[in-house]
Amino acid sequence: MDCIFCKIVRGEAPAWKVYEDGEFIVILDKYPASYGHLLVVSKEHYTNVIDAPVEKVVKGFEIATKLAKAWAKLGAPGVNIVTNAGRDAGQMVYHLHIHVIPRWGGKLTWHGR
Ligand code: DGP
Repeated sequence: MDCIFCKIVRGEAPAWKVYEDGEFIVILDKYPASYGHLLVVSKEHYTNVIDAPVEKVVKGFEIATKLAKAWAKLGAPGVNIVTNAGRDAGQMVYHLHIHVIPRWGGKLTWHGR
């Protein structure tokens, strides 16, 4: 499959991986909206949260929440947990992923948005 996140999951494209389990990897976003912007990426290919089974989405958000707590412990005064589904919602990579965006003050400069 030509999907960039599938390639990263298979180790065929580079990424900074910070966590891995049987179902998900966590990588640094290539175009970060803030310092430490992370992506929780499903190992299995689903288009987005609309396409994926609820249990898969819940597991992804569980990981995202743990990452948000970790950022808070490290001093981030705010964190966004976001997932985009569909073009009108700003989805650019059609492979299930959840953004964890630590906020350090100021506005977001989110690539392409
Ligand atoms: P979304 O709009 O929710 O589909 O966000 C896709 C995110 O993926 C966007 O913040 C940029 C990031 N991204 C795109 N291509 C790559 C890549 O090749 N590697 C990594 N690490 N991130 C990517």
